[in-house]
Amino acid sequence: MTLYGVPLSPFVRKVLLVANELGIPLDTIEVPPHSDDPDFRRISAMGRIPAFSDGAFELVDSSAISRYLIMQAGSDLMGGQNPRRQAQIVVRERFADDDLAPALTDVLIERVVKPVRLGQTTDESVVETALESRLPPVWDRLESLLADNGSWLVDGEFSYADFALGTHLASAELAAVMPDESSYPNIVAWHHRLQSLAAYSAMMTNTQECIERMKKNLSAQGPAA
Ligand SMILES: N[C@@H](CCC(=O)N[C@@H](CS)C(=O)NCC(=O)O)C(=O)O
Repeated sequence: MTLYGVPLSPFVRKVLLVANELGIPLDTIEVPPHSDDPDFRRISAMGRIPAFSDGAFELVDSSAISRYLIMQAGSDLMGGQNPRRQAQIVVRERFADDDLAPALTDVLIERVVKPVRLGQTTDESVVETALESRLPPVWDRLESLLADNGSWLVDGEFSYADFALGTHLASAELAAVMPDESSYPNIVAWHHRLQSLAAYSAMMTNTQECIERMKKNLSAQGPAA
């Protein structure tokens, strides 16, 4: 099975988390969004990452790819046969991708993508605005979800929902904008639980290695024009 994309993307990291958890080895082809790699563009017509293939079966979208891997493995990470649990996992993933991801986009671009991939300087005023206005409402929502559910996001039991949101928390970790413990104790405790998972730490190692390769490529190219 092959995964196309770079782990700077939270959506690529989501698939890595699932594959790591299930022990599924993936060949990874590191392409940025809109790469003109022909195999990637055949799968991802709009140029979005991640893209994925399992032989002749090709897919885009992190949710679809994750579902495919989980069902193929016969895992109940997606809620198994429990309709309520499955539905709650869908709702958590919608919150992750529709609310949490957009609130973190600016900080991820400013603090990670610009310096690491584009060789550009971070605009801290953009980060400041996100910290003041965009992030508090989503941190508030996540904090209350965890307060209501316990250790993990659906009824206190670990599921795919923890990866679907955890991949975006990893963006906050990479951009050094983690919520503070005095205001958000449940988020910080959940983050520590995620960090103790082998699947999460392998994903972060993979991401840091990719960041180091990108930095080396940039310095080999010399200063940005
Ligand atoms: N719903 C998609 C979103 C994927 C996505 O937006 N990926 C970004 C990178 S983080 C991308 O490729 N952006 C380029 C674009 O939207 O044109 C998924 O879950 O895979």
